[in-house]
Amino acid sequence: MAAAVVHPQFSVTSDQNQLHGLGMKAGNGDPLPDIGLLKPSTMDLPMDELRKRYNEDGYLWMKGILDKEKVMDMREQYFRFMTENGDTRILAEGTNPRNGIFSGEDWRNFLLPGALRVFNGLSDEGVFVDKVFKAHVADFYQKFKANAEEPLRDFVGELRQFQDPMLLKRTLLRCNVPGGETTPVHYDQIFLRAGPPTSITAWIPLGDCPLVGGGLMYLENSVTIGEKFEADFSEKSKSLTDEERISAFNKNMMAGGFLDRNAANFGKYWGRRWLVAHYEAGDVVFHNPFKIHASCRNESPEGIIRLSTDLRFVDQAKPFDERWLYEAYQDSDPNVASRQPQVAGRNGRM
Ligand SMILES: O=C(O)CCC(=O)C(=O)O
Ligand SMILES: [Fe+2]
Repeated sequence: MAAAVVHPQFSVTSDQNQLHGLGMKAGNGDPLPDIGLLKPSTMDLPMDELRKRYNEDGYLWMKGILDKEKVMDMREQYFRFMTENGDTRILAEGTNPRNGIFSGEDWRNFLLPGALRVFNGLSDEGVFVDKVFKAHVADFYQKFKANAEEPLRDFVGELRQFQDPMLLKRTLLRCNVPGGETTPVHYDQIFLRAGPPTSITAWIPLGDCPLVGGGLMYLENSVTIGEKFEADFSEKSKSLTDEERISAFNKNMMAGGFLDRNAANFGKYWGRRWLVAHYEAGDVVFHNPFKIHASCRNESPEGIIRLSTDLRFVDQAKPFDERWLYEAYQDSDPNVASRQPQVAGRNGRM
């Protein structure tokens, strides 16, 4: 079984790689009964082996692919930005921004702009939302991306055998404060369906993220489930206009383009476990555009905020979804859920 780092209070039965009694919760707060561990991979493995794992599992959790200190510097700069010159009040007063300790204010104030705010009846307004918009184009984030881009682009280019790998300009920064609702169940192709399903996502925890820290989790053996959903959605969307068909928010989709806000129910329905991991700064998880994933609830006993960014790569020698060539959340970004009339109209449907 995977030699993952597990908090000592948790029990692991080695025969099945099955964890019980974790008290882990889905993004909506429901308990997650059966959990498995992600399989870690390291840079010293041959590319053929890494490719085999990616193709079989639909994900590749690479340990230590980025410089840990640079990742931690990014974390620190983000929390400084959220606190200085207009305090969002996300950090506990007097704490070190590098640690990212939550103030304990109402978690609703710190929901990301877009679908999660819509579900919770909030508009995309206020100091926090404003700072989130600005963080996406701030110098410190652009510099972090510029540094991470080359090694990650070379890696995915080789992994996916792309002719001309390219980082899509639209990238997302996400913080999950303890106790707050987190990313619902989805696969990424829903949001990238103006192109073929050939993109690859790099999910990057910006700081250490233990099992209960609100990290990303993957439904085991779920690429075929994602493919099935997409085939069903395409079938239902045949009569829509081209523009509606490629939208994650068309009338055949659930609110926000997601599959379910309750990952526990979703896993039970499909008879699959959610796979979790203790991530460390420097790790990157790559995933297939049909791989089903969601975030678990952040239950950090120390109040540590989960911060992450997701970068997506395509082969620019082939067709890809050009709606991702715009900076996230800026006026030119055509992908923000809360700006779609269909989403606002179906608030609370799922
Ligand atoms: O970080 C999250 O909560 C969601 C990330 C995600 O869905 C992705 O990277 O594709
Ligand atoms: Fe995703």
